Amino acid sequence: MKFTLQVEDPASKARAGFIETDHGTIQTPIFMPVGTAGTVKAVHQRELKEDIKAQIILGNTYHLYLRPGLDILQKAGGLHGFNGWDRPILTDSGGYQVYSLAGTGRKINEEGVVFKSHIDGGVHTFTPEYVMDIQRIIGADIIMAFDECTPYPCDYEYARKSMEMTHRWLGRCCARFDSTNDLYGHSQTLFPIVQGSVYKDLRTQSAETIASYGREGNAIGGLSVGEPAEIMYELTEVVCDILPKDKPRYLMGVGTPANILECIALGVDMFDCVMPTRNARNGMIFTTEGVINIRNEKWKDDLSPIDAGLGGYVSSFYSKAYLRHLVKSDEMLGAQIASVHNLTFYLWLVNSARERIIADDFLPWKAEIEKKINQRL
Ligand code: PRF
Repeated sequence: MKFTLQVEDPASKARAGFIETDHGTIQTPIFMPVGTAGTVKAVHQRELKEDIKAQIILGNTYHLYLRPGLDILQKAGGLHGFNGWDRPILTDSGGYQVYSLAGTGRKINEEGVVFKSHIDGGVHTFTPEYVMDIQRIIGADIIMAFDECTPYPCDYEYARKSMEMTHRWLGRCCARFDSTNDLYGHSQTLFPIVQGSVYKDLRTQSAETIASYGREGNAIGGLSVGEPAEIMYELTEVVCDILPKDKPRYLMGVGTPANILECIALGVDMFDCVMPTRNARNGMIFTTEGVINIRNEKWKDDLSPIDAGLGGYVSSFYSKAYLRHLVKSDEMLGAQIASVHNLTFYLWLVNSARERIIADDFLPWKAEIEKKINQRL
């Protein structure tokens, strides 16, 4: 993997660059659609490529390990071979899924995590080493270190101890990753994850530790877990100011369109979030004019395109009234159209930000676009 920083915005900390992988180039800032179980829910790979213009998608170690399982993935030549997506893939390590399993009897200790499958209740153990081995088999281009994502709120002592364990786990992840090889002929790279909850001194310490490993890219975890957005921005800035400039920075699980624009301005290069697809399935539609609840009576007879300003296929072909009818009737096509549309919007947002950074008018554009996209229509 190789990251090239092309432009740094002189008026903010925003950057434009590109990441080269064996499965192609990713232009940053980028949004990565979430494909937890090897599928971006309700979206074909062809739509992902041709309509949404996704450049990289996410997969999840926890889900793929449980189902379909490692034997099938290995036999298929990894996730690329299994789902037919031939562009870059990033897999999350399971650190966040383990956090989400709180209350189901999962146990975290120095060795790793013992948890129960959400599918059949079977007991499994993830260690940093095993999570590296699994991600070798899944074969993603970018794989994530095994971490503990602390909840919000989190007391200082827990956050400190957890962060220190995440750092020790990183040492074990790197040792295992560096002593094993890729399985399918394309190279893989490992990104470490900054933790430290909402505490500036811990975040500083974690960012310095993570940077000292000198990996090819770095991630920021443990944010967007319920804390106010202002706190998330403050800590993102603290961390971005420490992480090296010449490596991509990935803010995990963020966020709303407004969050993304704000964090691009703070120097983040990569984002992922379930919001565009999950909210699409509930009828929340992001448009260049504002946010729509398509279930609302207001759209009943609105035969105008979902979002003519966006330029994507579904967004100009289908009307608001038709999409409302589909979603209200629980038709599968409603979820499909809404998901493709929302992802097209997210990719349009980051691509536009990139263009504006390069054109040297990012902040004025951001101020202008924020007024529109944050409105409820
Ligand atoms: N760790 C991992 N994945 C994540 C997070 C984290 O902290 C988050 C937090 N927003 C999202 N996804 N491994």
